[in-house]
Amino acid sequence: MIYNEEFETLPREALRALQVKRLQQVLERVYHSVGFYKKSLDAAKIKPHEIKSIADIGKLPFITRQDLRDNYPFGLFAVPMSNIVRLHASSGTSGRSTVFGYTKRDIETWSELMARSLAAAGLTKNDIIHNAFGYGLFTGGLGLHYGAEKIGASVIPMSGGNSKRQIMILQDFGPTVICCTPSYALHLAEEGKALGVDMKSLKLRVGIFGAEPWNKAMRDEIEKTFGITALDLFGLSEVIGPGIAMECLEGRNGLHIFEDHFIVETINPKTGEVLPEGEEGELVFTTLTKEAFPLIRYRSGDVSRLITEPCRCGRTHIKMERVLKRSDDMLIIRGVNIFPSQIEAILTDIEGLEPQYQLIVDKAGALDTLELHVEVSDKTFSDSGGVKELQKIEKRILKDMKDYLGIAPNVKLVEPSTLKKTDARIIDKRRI
Ligand code: DLL
Repeated sequence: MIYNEEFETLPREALRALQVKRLQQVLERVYHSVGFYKKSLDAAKIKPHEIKSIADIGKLPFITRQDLRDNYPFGLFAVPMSNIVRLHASSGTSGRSTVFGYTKRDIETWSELMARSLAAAGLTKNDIIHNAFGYGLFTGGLGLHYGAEKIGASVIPMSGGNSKRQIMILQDFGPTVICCTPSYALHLAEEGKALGVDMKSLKLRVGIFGAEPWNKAMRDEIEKTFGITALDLFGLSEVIGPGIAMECLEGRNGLHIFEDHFIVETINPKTGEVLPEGEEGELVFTTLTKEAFPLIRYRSGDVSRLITEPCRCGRTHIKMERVLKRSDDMLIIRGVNIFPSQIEAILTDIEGLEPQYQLIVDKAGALDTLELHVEVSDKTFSDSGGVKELQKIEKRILKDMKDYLGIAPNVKLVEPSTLKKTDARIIDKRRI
């Protein structure tokens, strides 16, 4: 089902023309309202009016996560705060998060994109949607929520956690759709099994999953365990949140990118060179219609391939393959984005530690587990008040990780010189 027939099936030539027009408008706007863009375009010796075609976009400089960090918190907003109606945030590359603002119209745009995504999964106002994406600063919960309301479905704003209660509501309220991270779906299935609940006996028929990488094997397992059709939803908070791209029921081989609102490019992450459509590379997004937080050539760090073959659903928008890789060292642990540099920032603030650490990511059942090995300094080790002092340091690490990053690793202090400089700092044993 196509939510916005006019725009989602626009012939490609007309779509390109619309993109160019919108690109020129957004460039003019950011050049005059956001100091960062004026500076970066001036430095690249480009004026907005010189961008006359989609190919010209390659002349524009990229914007990176580091730029977002340098302009923390509101330096990249293109409208005054009085026009902002919502703020979301996600983890930045070190201690501070990155903040995103939305105007009223941005919320409407985002709701429409989510409505399109839900319609692509075949949802209508007759569906009851169990939304187990987290509500709060994370864009998953509210993003899905507004889209669900827009199509007129009944939404259960469940948020994450509290699995036993989730299962009770799945049984009692009879939702027809579940939305969450794929690993949380599998975790719910494990909990259900322990409680003697057959997930296939629920009324669920469709699942919409995203916010972390998942592969075909996970999809097969979810579909088999729940007896549902599982579809992939993609997005990142910087660009808008969920609703940048969505798999359609008819195609199921790649996710349509809503190209009337975004331009997507793939680049070689090492050289920045734009790759021909169809080659694997880092996805770069430009927002065409966002008011509060427009992004021009944002390097997402996500690696994928664009699929240009027409889809039998009738949408003319290009597709991307599911995202399985990153071009940087970002990890997604239980749906939370983590950069090793954030962990480093936390550890360097704690006295008595060496900067050496190792992060071991694995799975216990469906859920991610995290072990953090940190070296104590010679001094701490030799003259600390014994085990008590070491326990205190361990507790502090755990508390800071929880407070700043929202994750609770299993912390282990190790003796000085145990971890070699050459040891990998991250060991990801999850197989995705
Ligand atoms: O994860 C937004 C979202 C919410 C998407 C709900 C889908 C559903 P962030 O927290 O900013 O936003 O994390 C964005 O998560 O750059 C990808 O690396 C990863 N990611 C998101 N969706 C998928 C997906 C939300 N379907 C980062 N497959 C992105 C693989 C995904 N990775």
